[in-house]
Amino acid sequence: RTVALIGGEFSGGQPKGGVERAPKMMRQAKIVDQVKALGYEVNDCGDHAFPSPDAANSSADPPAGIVKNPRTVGNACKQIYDIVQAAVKRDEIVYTIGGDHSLGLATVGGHAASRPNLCCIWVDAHADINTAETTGSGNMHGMPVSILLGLQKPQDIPGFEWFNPVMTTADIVYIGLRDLDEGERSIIRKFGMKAFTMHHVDKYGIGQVVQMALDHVNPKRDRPIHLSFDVDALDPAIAPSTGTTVRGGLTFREGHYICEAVYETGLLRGLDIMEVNPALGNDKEVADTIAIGCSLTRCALGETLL
Ligand code: DIR
Ligand code: MN
Ligand code: MN
Ligand code: MN
Repeated sequence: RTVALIGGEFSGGQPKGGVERAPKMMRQAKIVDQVKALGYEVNDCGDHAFPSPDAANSSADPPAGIVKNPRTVGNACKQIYDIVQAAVKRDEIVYTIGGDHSLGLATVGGHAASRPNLCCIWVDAHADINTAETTGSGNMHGMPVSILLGLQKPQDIPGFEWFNPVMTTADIVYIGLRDLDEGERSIIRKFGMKAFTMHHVDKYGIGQVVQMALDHVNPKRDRPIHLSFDVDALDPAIAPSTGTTVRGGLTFREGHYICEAVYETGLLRGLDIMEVNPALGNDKEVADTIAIGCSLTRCALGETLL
């Protein structure tokens, strides 16, 4: 099989610089060779940089309500969306290294646009399902899921008019949540969305949680899967270099187990490793977080299973 590698050098969905450098750092850590060593062809689609919102004239992209950099984020998402969609049409496994998680709209959305019946597992400390109404921060990395599912109308956010939602609240499942805004909670409840928080991971164990997650979005194990992994789902003790750490996260093994179990289904067709920020933390913390981005990737592609 062929893996299409896409670097999303983008930080405009949140305020902390540095997250745009993760694709290059993962390459320096030899992620391409690691994927090849697992027997995949790599179609390297390159790293894609975007004008940083601070550098751009802010009058060119004024906030929409309190939503920050909407056109900048929308433009980056459109470009990545097209690249992802083209890779999916070639039937490649789309593997995106972020960049902040606002690009999840582009990776999952671009994938779903050309892969009928796609489902998504969103691994994150956060639900990223704020709308323009509910967001408290105005940071778009907290909003991709709501636009992806059409809960936030794309036409109502400047820069997102091009986006066409094709997935529904039943096509996505969360694992790892522990930091939700009040508005996000009510959206999840209102639509009866399936969400496994850290409480569920404690209660049932990660094995049961992944099985229940798959039973929900993929009961017959016949739907292609997109795994969108925000490294802040992991405990900050093991993945400290990320912009919005929350204590009490997934252990090293729990994070890798999710990737292995998805690989084991034989249905993984898209993978995102998002929010690694090499500008945060000391050298060891940065190296550990980059290394975990690489090892999660390898597990999702089959390294650790017999
Ligand atoms: C918060 C934090 N819910 C927000 N979200 C984060 O800004 O909307 N997402 N950190 O990754
Ligand atoms: Mn996220
Ligand atoms: Mn995030
Ligand atoms: Mn997060």
